[in-house]
Amino acid sequence: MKALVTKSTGLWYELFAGKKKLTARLRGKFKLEDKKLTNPIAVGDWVEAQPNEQAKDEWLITYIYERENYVVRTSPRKKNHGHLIASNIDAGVLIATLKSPRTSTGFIDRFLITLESFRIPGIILFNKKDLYSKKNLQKYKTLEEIYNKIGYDVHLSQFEKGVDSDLKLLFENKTSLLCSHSGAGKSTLINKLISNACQEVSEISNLADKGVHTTTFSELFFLNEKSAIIDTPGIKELGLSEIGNEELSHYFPEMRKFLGKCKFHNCLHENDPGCVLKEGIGKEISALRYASYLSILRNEDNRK
Ligand SMILES: Nc1nc2c(ncn2[C@@H]2O[C@H](COP(=O)(O)OP(=O)(O)OP(=O)(O)O)[C@@H](O)[C@H]2O)c(=O)[nH]1
Ligand SMILES: [Mg+2]
Ligand SMILES: [Zn+2]
Repeated sequence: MKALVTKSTGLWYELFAGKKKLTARLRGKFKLEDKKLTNPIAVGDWVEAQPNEQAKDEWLITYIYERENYVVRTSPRKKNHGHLIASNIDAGVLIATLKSPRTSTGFIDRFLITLESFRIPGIILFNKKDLYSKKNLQKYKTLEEIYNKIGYDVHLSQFEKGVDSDLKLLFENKTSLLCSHSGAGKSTLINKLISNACQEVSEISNLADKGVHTTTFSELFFLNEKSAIIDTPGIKELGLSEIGNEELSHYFPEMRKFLGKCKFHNCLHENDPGCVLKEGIGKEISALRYASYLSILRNEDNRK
């Protein structure tokens, strides 16, 4: 039977098939495939499942259908391995916060880059606007302009108070993935959108001004028959997997028009002679985004 993976704990999975929820495990041999991933299956995957003859009320996943797209990051635990965040999504929604906790533009850009490899539309919601100072609000305006200009949808929000109708519309008729640092408000948003979701929510730590990693498993929730939203555990850093230096600029939409115009075809747009792309800095390419580009190219701290 074909089923959708709606929850993944690594040990067992929750599947959704024909309006029924099933508990499933992977058939052992699957674990050996795709050695470069720490998790062979992610929420959003379509799989084939059959009843487990050996265990009552348990199903076995026997096949994974080809993914339309997926979001992956480097595994925090295993070097050179990727960790799937979710598959088959229509939009990637970053919950950013200028305060409590602070989300850096480097983190935002890394997330957008992972989406660009499949051209998945990106949305940035700056949450906790009630905590923003005048200076924070000015920063928001600057960022809104930068990201809007290059094709990303940007909004200011306060999930604790509720979700207004404009914001609700963003989630209609698609499967959206929520991503952020811990404590930015992903589960709060889910609870506001879906009254019976009951996702656990915790206050962030006062001392560290960081979240306490409340959500530990990814889970997909249906808003209605055509709309779903995926809650995920907060992440500290977003290491880019599968993207080489020479192709990095392809994942910056504002850089694409310069590609192929530099003197050298393998120009990294850093200190290379005859670089045409660098002429666009401060014009089509914001200095902030170019700084992110360099930081990723030079493999600097993923948390920046
Ligand atoms: N001031 C303020 N606090 C908010 C807002 N939205 C959420 N919070 C609070 O932020 C804290 C963390 O929210 P969660 O929803 O648990 O965050 P999360 O992103 O799910 O965190 P993890 O599950 O750890 O990844 C909670 O105390 C929420 O009440 C907001 O708009 N304003
Ligand atoms: Mg959560
Ligand atoms: Zn160049």
